Amino acid sequence: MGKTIVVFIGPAGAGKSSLVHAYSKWLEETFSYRIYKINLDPAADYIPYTPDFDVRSIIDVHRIAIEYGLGPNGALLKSMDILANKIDIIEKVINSIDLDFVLIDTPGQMEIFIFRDIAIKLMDILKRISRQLVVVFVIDADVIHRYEDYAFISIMSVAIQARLGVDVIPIINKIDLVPKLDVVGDLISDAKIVIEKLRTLGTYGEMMSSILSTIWLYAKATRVPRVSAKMLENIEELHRIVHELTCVCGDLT
Ligand SMILES: Nc1nc2c(ncn2[C@@H]2O[C@H](COP(=O)(O)OP(=O)(O)O)[C@@H](O)[C@H]2O)c(=O)[nH]1
Ligand SMILES: [Mg+2]
Repeated sequence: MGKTIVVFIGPAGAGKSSLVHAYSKWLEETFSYRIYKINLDPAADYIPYTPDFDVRSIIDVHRIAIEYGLGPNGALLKSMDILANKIDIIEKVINSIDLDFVLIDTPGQMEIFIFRDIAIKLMDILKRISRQLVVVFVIDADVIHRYEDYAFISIMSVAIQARLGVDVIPIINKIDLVPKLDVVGDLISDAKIVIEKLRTLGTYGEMMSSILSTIWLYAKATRVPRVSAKMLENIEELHRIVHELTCVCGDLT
């Protein structure tokens, strides 16, 4: 087996770093896999795992703020652009890893990653290094309450896929805080319900339901795992989809 690369993307606080920690722990304990963990968040104050490569060793966001006279957001954007120009360092590191999994944690604010060159440059490198590559789009369970919210994450997830050219698995984290989530978890069986519900919501609802019908027609993995990084709940469901998307071996429904 070559190395499987999993990149965690998502809004600030959704639980990317916690999931890198939870997934790596679960993979080590369940399969004795050897994991390499990469932190690409230059502004991280606390990381729940011990990174094997830490971007903070090559980028000092506080020094950049002073050097360029920038505020916190400007310094983060500058950091990402500097990192994009130092991407060969990351390439060398990942190329030299001879382990089962590489988990990559991205900056807290997803926009400073996904809207910059760094995301495209990194994905190009990762695609060259391994065909076993997948992106996990992490969403906080507390923002998913309605059918429209479900439509929103499906559309966002496809938009990320379109920009990066890599399969994206949307997952709902912090399920321990929202025990009764009034949306579906298996879109193959429940797609019809969501689409019909959306259709009753007027013009925008109709538009969303047609977009979703098309998205789900082409989607490779339609399950949306609900996990808790904190309680290590349902991590196996996340892994099942990562495995199916990266091993070219099975049923994706
Ligand atoms: N209750 C609960 N809290 C979580 C979970 N995952 C992450 N958190 C908390 O959410 C906050 C943000 O998590 P973090 O992993 O740093 O988010 P990131 O910005 O996406 O990397 C931290 O206080 C975590 O302890 C979870 O599954 N359940
Ligand atoms: Mg983080």
